[in-house]
This record gives sequence, structure tokens and C-alpha cells, in this order.
Amino acid sequence: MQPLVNDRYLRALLRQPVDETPVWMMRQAGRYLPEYRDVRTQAGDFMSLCRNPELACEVTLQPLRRYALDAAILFSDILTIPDAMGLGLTFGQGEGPRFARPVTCLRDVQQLPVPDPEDELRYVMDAVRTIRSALQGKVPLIGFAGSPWTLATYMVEGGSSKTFTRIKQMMVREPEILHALLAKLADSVCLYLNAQVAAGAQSLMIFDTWGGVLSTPAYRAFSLDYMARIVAGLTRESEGRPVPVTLFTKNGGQWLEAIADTGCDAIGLDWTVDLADARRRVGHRVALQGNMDPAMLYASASGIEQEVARILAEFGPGNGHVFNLGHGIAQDVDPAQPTHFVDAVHRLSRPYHR
Ligand code: 1CP
Repeated sequence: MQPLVNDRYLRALLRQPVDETPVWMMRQAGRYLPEYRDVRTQAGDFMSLCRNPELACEVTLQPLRRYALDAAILFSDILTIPDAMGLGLTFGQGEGPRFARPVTCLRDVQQLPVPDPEDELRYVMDAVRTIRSALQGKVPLIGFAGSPWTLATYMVEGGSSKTFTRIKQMMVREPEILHALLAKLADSVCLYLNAQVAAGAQSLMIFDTWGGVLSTPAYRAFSLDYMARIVAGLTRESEGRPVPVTLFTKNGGQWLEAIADTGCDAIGLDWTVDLADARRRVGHRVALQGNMDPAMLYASASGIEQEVARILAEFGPGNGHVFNLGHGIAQDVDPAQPTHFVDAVHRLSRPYHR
């Protein structure tokens, strides 16, 4: 394997000195890019794109050709695991995900297999290997998975939800069924992430998009504890380098200390969190990733620049900051906009690293 040319992202996650604050964007590959839409049309549908390592590699690299990003993220989805468990995943045109066979009872949970990453999910590992070789060591590759709680919301609701009625009914009426599901998912996610590292992923991120809909005790019991179990089982070194792990709970700003207690290397923050406050609370223990509101990408170039300057000042001088959006980039963002964002982070962050 080639040596890594730009390792700012990995260094910042480990709170080591860097020359500029590294930056990447959640959902940096996707529908806001016309070249992505072309490849997706060529693939036929979203899952066919994910299952084709050459095309998945191509869309992973697309944003890196346009912007000076410091990391690549595997093009795939968090729902590959429930799909591999046999739930029958489809993405309708312009719709969210749907499962043909949602999980409703203990029998359903007991019948779910723990997928073998090099068998049912081999297409993901092949994508990791293809991307890693195509990157030629330019920037590190991020592997990822969904948190057990977030995956369970889709599996029990049968798709996206605004109210989480079914999974919350399960949580309060039959918590043992939900725990059985979450335990199986934690085992599956751990195997899946470790296989991504073996295939060449250099950093790992767990997306807990829906942990923030829980009460504090429920968050601990149904989301955080299972993420902690995963963190404890992950491969933390590969190719002679640490493999940093980032946990992102959207709307999880009130639980930063507890998230840091899992032993992760970094915490992803949405835009509702004050970075200075977060740094005071946990910055001596973990790196922080975030946290510009993705809506700022609708602003003028100078508006974006001012917001980047504000966030850099909020974090302040020193190590341990990875710049990112607080959630995924919106589909209708003009692809010219991220250039202003990414360039501003690099240019304006230099004085903070002297
Ligand atoms: O129509 C299309 O082309 C599909 C749109 C799309 C894309 C581009 C989906 C369907 N998934 C993805 C890729 C994806 N998903 C990536 C890799 C791309 C990149 O980051 O560059 C990643 C990391 C994800 C992760 C993901 N998928 C999350 C966690 C992060 C987050 O945004 O909160 C979640 C919740 C999903 C589920 C999912 N997959 C797709 C959609 C539309 C959704 C969200 C459904 C919902 O809102 O409930």
C-alpha cells in the first residue's frame, strides 16, 4: 500500500498537530452532483449502484475531483446490513427506503442471520478494496455503519419515520424483543466494520441519526450501550496506524460526556452544539467533528466564509477539530457552493495551527 500523502484527517481525529483543519462533508457523494445522477441512472437504481464496486468507487471519487477534501467516504448505505439480513430493501423513485418484511416479533428477530461480511456483504468489501487502490494514498478512506438503534428504527418501522411509533411501542411494551434485535445488530455491525478495516478502511464512523429522539435513560439503554459494545470490539490498528472511530448521534449534544466514555476517538456534532462548550466538556478526551449547519451552503460565498470563520474561532487554537457539516449536504445545493466552504476552512484555519 502507498504511504498516505494527506493524513490531516487521521491526525486531527487523534488530536495530533496539523497545518490546516481537515474538512470533508457528510453525504459528500450524492444527488446534488450531476455526475452522481448520471452514474446512478447508468446503474439503474440505488442498491445496484452500491452493489457495483467500480461504480461505487467512481461516485466516491467524484466529490474529491471537485473539492480539496481531506477524506473520502465509502459510497454505500447504512441499510446494507438489514438488507443482507433478508428484509427486502427497496428505494422507490424519489422516496426513502422501504422494507418488504419489517421486524415485528421475537420470532422475526430470532430468524435474522448475522451476515458474513465477506459473503452477503462482499460487494461492500470489494468497493472498499477498489476505492482504496484508486485513491493511491491521496487521502484516507472512511468506512461506516449505522448504529444498532438507528438501523432498528428502519427495520421495525419498515422504512423512514417521523414519529417512531412502532419502535417506541416495542421499546416500552416488549423491551426484551428490542434488546435481542439490538444485540444482533451490534454483533453484525462490529463484524462489518472490522471487515471494512481488513479491506482497507482507515477510519470508522458510526451514524446514530435517530438516537436523539430518545429520553436520556432510553438513549443509554437502547443506543449508546450498543455503540459502546461495538467500539470495544473494533480493530483499532491496521497497517501500522491507529484506526480512529467517530460516533455521531444527531441531536446528541446533551450526552457528549457519556459518548466520550465509550472509548471512541471523536464525536460528530450537529449544528445545535456550541463547539467551545463541547470542547470544554470533552475536548481533552476526544476530537470533535463538525458542525456547520448544512443550510449555510445556500448562503453567499462571503456568508459561508463568515460562518466558517465563526466556527473556527469557536473551537479556537489547537488540535482535535475536523471540520464538517452538522448533517448531510442537501440534494438541491449548487455544486459550486462547497468550493467556497472547503477552501475557506483550509485558508482561514492556518492561523489556528501555528
Ligand atoms: O436516490 C439516491 O441516489 C439515494 C440517496 C442516497 C445516498 C446518496 C441514499 C439513500 N444513501 C446514500 C449514500 C449514503 N448514505 C452514504 C455515502 C455517501 C456519502 O456520504 O458520500 C452514507 C454515509 C449514508 C448514510 C446513511 N443512510 C444514513 C446516516 C447518515 C445521515 O444522513 O443521517 C442514513 C440515515 C441513511 C438511510 C438512507 N439512505 C438513503 C436515504 C434517502 C436515507 C435516509 C432516509 C431517511 O431520511 O429516513
